[in-house]
Amino acid sequence: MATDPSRTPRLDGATLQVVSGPAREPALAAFAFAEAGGAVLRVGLDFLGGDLLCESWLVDRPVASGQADGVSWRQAGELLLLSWDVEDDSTVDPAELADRAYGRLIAQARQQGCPHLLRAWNFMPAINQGEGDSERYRRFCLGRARSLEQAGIDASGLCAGTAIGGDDPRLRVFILAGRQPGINIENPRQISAYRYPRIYGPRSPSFARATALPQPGGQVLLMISGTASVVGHRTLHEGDLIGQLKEIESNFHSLLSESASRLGRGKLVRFDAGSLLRVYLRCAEDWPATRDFLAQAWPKVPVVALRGDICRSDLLVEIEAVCVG
Ligand code: 3EB
Repeated sequence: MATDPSRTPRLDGATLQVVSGPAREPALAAFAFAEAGGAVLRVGLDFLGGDLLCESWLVDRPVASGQADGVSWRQAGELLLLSWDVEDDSTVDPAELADRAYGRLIAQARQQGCPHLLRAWNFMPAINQGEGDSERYRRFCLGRARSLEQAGIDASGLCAGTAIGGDDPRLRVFILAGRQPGINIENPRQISAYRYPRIYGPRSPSFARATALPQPGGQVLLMISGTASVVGHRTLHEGDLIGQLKEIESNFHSLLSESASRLGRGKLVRFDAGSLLRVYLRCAEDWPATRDFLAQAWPKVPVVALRGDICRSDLLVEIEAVCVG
């Protein structure tokens, strides 16, 4: 849905700032990747390296928090961060788990006056287990799509997303939601994931390539989905780490220039020292080569690398990003 940011004033809009560094208050969320400590969120993936040890989503006002029916929430003004964390020994159908998780999360978001999805992260075990349409990721996509459909959320109501597999036996879903909708941006080099053809599963992945959040001061926070070596709808450079990284770089350039022009924010065309990168690598031993590539491509940008399975078994690496412009 094309929305002019200048025409979507956020009445009680908390400023949201995503920074590298130890959890500070007031924070809507603090994802700790390496060390323990404090009230932090965990993604359940092993830390491989990088200088982004903790990613804090800071707000400029007090944060209320609570729990309801398995959902933990933190709210500041018109922004809400929801977490769902449940045991998943990978014997239960992920379609059922996803349906249940999203049903509860959406209900909670609505109940707290923040019905619009702005960013979603999904972490689950054994994501590539199962053949064809029985693959756990495809089952997850089915349940997620059904739940969203049930809630009346169509393509325009999706948000930037990440879905990654790990070794930790839990399904963890984190959702940032708001009272006002974000602005979704698609990548001209890629078919929208929610329009992927049937060959990738019974229901397409429910996410937007990026979601922009206009800030009260006029800046825009751009949250970029997990991005992989996918052009059109196809995986490119199977088995070739550097090939996949170069394709991700091209996908970022394309998405950033699209975002800059759609939002009228020229500064968004490239990552800078205020950006953050999260890298998910299927093989821990690919980290040194990945680190060297990133140091060349984006020398100033803080990065964390985590050991995670990408949702297509032919992908070795996926990178998500946050930037401001
Ligand atoms: C892709 O481009 C890679 O299912 O929520 C990236 C980000 C991917 C989010 C999701 C999947 C998801 O299709 C996979």
